[in-house]
Amino acid sequence: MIIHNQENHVTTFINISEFLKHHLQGEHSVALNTILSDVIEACKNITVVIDKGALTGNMGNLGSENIQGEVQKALDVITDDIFIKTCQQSGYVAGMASEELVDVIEIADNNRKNGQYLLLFDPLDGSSNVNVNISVGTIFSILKSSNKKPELSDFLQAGTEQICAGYALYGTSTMLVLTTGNGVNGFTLDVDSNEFLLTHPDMQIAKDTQEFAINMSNYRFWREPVQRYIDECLQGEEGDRKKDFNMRWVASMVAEIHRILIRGGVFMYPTDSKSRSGKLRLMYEANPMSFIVEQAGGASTTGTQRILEVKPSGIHQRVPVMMGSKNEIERIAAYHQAKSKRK
Ligand code: P6P
Repeated sequence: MIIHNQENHVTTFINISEFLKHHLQGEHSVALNTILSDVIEACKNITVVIDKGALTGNMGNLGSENIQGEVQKALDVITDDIFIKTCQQSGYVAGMASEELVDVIEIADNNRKNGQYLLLFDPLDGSSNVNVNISVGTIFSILKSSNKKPELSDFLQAGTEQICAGYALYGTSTMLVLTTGNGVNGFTLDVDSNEFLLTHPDMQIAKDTQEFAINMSNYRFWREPVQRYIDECLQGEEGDRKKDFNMRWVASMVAEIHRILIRGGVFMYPTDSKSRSGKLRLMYEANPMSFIVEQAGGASTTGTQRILEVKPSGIHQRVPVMMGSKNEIERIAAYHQAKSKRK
């Protein structure tokens, strides 16, 4: 328990480990408590590295490419190392998968004596924003493996199988937001105590919104249902929607989804004629964020299917992503359905 006293206004906050002791119930509670304490430690360590910014000389590119064919930043590799080293010794994590590594990571026998959980993560989402000082984040997802010595096939589970998902947002403050299937809760890192404190209990996404997030430069590549939805938003009060819309695009999914959790909105990275299956990765971006969004009362679709029900075919598989305020996402899905009927 931490007490903040400002101008004689005393607020008491519960820290994340106290919260998890009461919040985690059921068969996975001991394992999750242990795994999450390592994830929390990793995010605290990443915060330290991010906060130093250019002082550490880690702002540049490595000249290498990751499995995604994206130029790797020094911080991509540094944060990936932090996450792996911090989270591989709990005895519960039997395997890991990272955006930065081609293959799944096997965990040594003596490090998985307690159980077999799988930890999938994007260690630094939006890393191209780091050298321009815009918010970035870490996204993680936890699955149960049926195999003590997990292989790739053990990771390829639909998003509905996740037992935990969360993100760290390295923004104007560092926050950790997570769900274990019983609502969504947000914690702010108190730099004085180096503790994550519960500041956003039971986060809920507004069912309606007047704010959309999409990279408009791809407009000519989108399919008709997406162009129709965005056109109507841009027509504002004079158009069918009879209300004006606002647009945001941070180019950092964690920052966009966090904003949507706070004030509603839709986030869209649809398929386009450039990248047929979309840009965002299913296993460690779309699935964890969809779990969080749905647990907060929102919705998440590929346009034609609930993202959490997509059957994975590869650990780095990409999917089209549209998630956020439920009523808007249902409208977008209806436009896709209407288009498929007209074929
Ligand atoms: P674009 C970051 O690289 C990311 O994976 C997401 O975090 C973000 O929403 C998207 O890509 C940004 O893509 O094409 O606008 O650079």
